[in-house]
Amino acid sequence: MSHHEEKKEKPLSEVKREKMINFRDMSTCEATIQMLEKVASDGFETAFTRAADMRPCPIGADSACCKHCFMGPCRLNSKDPYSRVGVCGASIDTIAARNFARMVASGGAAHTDHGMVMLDVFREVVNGNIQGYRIQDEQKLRSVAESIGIQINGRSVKDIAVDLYKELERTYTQVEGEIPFVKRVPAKTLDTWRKAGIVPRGAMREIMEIMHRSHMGVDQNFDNIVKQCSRTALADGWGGSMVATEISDILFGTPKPHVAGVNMGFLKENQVNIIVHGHEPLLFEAMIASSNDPANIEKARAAGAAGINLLGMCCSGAEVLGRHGVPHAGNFLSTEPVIATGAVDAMAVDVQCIMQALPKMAGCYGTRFFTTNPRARIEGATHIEFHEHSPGECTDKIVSLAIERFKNRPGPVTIPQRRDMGVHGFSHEYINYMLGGTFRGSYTPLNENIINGRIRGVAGVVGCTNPRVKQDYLHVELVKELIKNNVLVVQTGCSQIALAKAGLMKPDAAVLAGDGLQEVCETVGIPPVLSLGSCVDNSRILIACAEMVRIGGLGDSIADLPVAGAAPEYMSEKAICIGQYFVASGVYTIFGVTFPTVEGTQFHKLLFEGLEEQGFGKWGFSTDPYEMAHLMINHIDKKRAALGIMGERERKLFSMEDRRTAEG
Ligand code: NFS
Ligand code: SF4
Repeated sequence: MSHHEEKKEKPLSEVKREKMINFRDMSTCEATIQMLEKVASDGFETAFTRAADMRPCPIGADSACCKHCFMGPCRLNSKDPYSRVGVCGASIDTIAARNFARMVASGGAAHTDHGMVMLDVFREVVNGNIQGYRIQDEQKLRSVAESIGIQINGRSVKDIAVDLYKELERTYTQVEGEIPFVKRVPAKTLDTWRKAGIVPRGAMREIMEIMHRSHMGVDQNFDNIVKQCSRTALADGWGGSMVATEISDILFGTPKPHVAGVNMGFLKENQVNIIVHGHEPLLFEAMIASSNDPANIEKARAAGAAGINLLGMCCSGAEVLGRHGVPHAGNFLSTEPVIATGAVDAMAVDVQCIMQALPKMAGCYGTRFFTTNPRARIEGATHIEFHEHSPGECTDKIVSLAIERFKNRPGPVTIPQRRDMGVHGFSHEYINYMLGGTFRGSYTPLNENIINGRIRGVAGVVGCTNPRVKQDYLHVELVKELIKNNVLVVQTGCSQIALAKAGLMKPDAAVLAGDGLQEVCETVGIPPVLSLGSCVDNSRILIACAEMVRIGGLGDSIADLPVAGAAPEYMSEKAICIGQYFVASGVYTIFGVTFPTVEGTQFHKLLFEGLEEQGFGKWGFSTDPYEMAHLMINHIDKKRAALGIMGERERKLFSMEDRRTAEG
């Protein structure tokens, strides 16, 4: 451990500051604010203070620079973007499109590599080479297999499973032809993709090609680059991410709604607290087993603890919150602050969204910090490698080191007493069931309620938190405004944790919804905001969209649906890839914070207008949650009008809004 680094840490008092930071301006999460104040008074820094001390580079924010070769790096002028080109002659459109392509490649690679790991484990489980996991949801196995044309009648689980992994492997490795889950795409949407030549082959091939095309001197036509962005992103959404979700459900169970808790108050002073943070469910599932192992619990008791208390963070946490009801300590920006409680005996991470600052912060408060994945090692962390073939080995070791730390806790603990209960664990399957009932599981009631106007439309609000904007604030205000206007909200990732902390995942939050949505929520007994899981589980939203089209009455393609998406506080390249696959699938998708383009350039116009004209969705941008909500609502109304399902009252409101904004 890196206790010694404690002394090297530069105290805040030495950092030259114009004025002290008011953490209330940077977050609306009370537990996080309390811990940020503690960290500051202890003299340490966090992402919040580092963001305040370092302005984002304005040229980079506009994506107006290129470092793809060493004749550069080249900087264009974002105030006058066509006044200059790079040394090679690359225009602002080429430069921004290439940068964007690399973001899509990286984000898509993260999800597809995660999905491929899940498939590897599934194959080894099916072939009997891994004992630590097993197929827990045979019904899901059959329905996934059937959805891609695998015979299921009269066949054994093993035979179906063998065919399934062989078929799904094509999602990643196939050189030619369409990926398997394309079979789930509505015909008209797929037709649009085929005409544009963007139906994905294997993700490996698409990512390789996008890296090739964005190399110096290859693809220098922004329009053509954007096509490959869509193709690669679709290989994530309908490929890698969807495989990750479906295989996780098969191995660990499809989520069903249950009451579960979120926030730092779920840390327990008298127990050994272990946090798992990251993305792949394998480490977490093994940690659940280790922390429930009577032998380990006995060890904890012998050390004077009342038990072992396991919590999640970020997407790993969101996934097991939905699947098993394991409490969730907080979203991305709370990963540093939670350590300041002093109550975290161990934090174990795998891949993605793990700040390099964490081991240092852990050193400051005596928390044991463990990396476990060979892909993601961090200086200053203790590495205990996780092997799928013997999952318990790694997690048992971490548990015993956590117990040791509990015994020797270096100081008093401060746990913010905040606990927020809500309903988590909705899935496409459960939405089907809850709306239609056991015998006629169906989306028909959802479509009917959209057609009759009780529900105006559906919005996906997802994504990260980012210290450049006030943590949780945009997520919460945006979602409140949407449900007030009868838009049903579905959520994943760090965003849903923000809303869970704000109490919006309780069924009685329906009182905050407009009359129509409120009535539906009360009849069905659901909150107005549905928690679907991690970021790879955005694939559940794609499947829900496809199902809404299939049921009928709301158009022939995803682009016809009265739906919209948003990631108001995004920070990761994965979010860019997710945005692009939603746009390519037909969904209007709005991002906040900043958008890596120069407004008014041809590339910007293509993303924000042109793609919609070609039959796809389009991008939007706003930093104001109310404006963002109304851009989404106007879009939903535009789609309702096109479908001929605008009620009298709505029509009036719509034409007013229509006059007010160009968006219409
Ligand atoms: Ni999504 Fe998950 Fe959170 Fe953002 Fe990171 S944890 S994959 S990227 S920060 S929502
Ligand atoms: Fe400059 Fe062109 Fe090289 Fe980019 S590829 S760094 S624009 S010379």
